[in-house]
Amino acid sequence: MGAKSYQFSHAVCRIPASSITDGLRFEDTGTPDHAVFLEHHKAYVEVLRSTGAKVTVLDALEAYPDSVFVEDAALCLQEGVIQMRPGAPSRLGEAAEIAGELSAIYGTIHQLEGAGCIEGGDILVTETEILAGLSSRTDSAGIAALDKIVSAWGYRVRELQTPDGVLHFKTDCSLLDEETILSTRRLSASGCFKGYRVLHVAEGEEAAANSIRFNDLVILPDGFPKTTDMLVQAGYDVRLIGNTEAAKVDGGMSCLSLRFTPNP
Ligand code: CIR
Repeated sequence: MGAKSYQFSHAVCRIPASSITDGLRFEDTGTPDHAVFLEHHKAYVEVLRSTGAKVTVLDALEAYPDSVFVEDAALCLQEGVIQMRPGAPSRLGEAAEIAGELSAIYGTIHQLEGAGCIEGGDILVTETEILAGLSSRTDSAGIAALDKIVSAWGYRVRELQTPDGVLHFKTDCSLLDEETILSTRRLSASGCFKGYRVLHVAEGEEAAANSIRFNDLVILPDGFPKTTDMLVQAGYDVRLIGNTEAAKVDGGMSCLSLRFTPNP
């Protein structure tokens, strides 16, 4: 395996529950259409699989409307998996639900000490460090508890600020390769990516910032032509996935999977 921050042997996803219609959202832009979401999700899983990764698709959890957004429930690193503690009370149970699946893969799952909150959507793992954004879902105590576990594995954690009105840190950025971050201007303006090469999403296409590098592919939500062109011109192998329904509940490409290489 090459770069551990984007070369992965595994992914875990979860089928969207029909209760996604009750999913959390900042503002009401319409109710997600479950059938359309299922189609988008299927296409997403197929693209992950096309890279050769083993992709496990878990059953829908109707009791948890946002459970399709598995990324928030755990942080998967090569050295181990850590159960997150979501700051959204309605999402707390999801972390416990997925813990069983992940500990079966990893052999064990690490628990955060204390009472802090942290969601996977606020954590960007790069080749050299872990960036963790404070947000309405993630607090300093949660980041400190994460730091305690991963520092023993040699990771440096940097606490940053998610812009006001933005759900998660990674709502506004993604990793493209060892040295490159795709970001909105409102996030990178804080200087938090100093030392990285930063490519900006086009103005008005802020929602394209929640993308993923997965093996050789960059997976981008459909509907952002300027950002797509920019990434193709920059040499990335881009795949587009419909995201209209997830977007109605503030979800994007990163939220829909946990990506990892356990015990390489
Ligand atoms: C929530 O508000 O928690 C969900 N409706 C969306 C979660 C998106 N997850 C992510 O960005 N990692």
